[in-house]
Amino acid sequence: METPKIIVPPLLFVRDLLLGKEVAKSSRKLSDLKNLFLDQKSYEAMDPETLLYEVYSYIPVQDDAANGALNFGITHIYPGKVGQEYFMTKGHFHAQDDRTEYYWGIEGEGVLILMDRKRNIRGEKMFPGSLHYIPGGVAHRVANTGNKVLSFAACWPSDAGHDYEEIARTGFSARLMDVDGIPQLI
Ligand code: S6P
Ligand code: ZN
Repeated sequence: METPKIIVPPLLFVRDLLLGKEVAKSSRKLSDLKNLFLDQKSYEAMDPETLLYEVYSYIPVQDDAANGALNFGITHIYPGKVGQEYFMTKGHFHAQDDRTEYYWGIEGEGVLILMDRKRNIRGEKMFPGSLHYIPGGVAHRVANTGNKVLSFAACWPSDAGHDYEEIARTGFSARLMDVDGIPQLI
């Protein structure tokens, strides 16, 4: 038998950074969220190249059907608004409807918007240390309500899949808007 080794893991999670050779990065610009914000006039007046958010993810098993595997990711949402609506993620249901997910806040402040299949909607405040369980069949979107970057981590089953279509078609049943300086779901 070989001498057992102790290694430095290939993945580091330091403050709001996910580091490692196998970490993939994706970005979403304003142009990627066409028709998702309410105020079309304000949307058109903004630079379509405006960066809304970045996702750093670690997908250990590259197989969408990988039963039992877990993915991990960190999302950074930049501060800003389109009209009175806060910068937010696209939001999605999981393609496999019963798949769940954890989100937790690392830096900054925001709101996790949760909507079930009957379109009942609610929000959970996100802040450093907030922990959020997202049940199956519940669409999830995060909005940054602060004036600095909102960073949160996520852990989800590798076979969950993402259904963005439904949200693109029917949207969430409420939007997170700045109403006289107070974030409200309306
Ligand atoms: C994946 C997980 C997150 C989001 C990310 C961006 O299941 O929920 O990593 O992908 O926060 O949000 P969205 O809605 O654009 O995928
Ligand atoms: Zn998800």
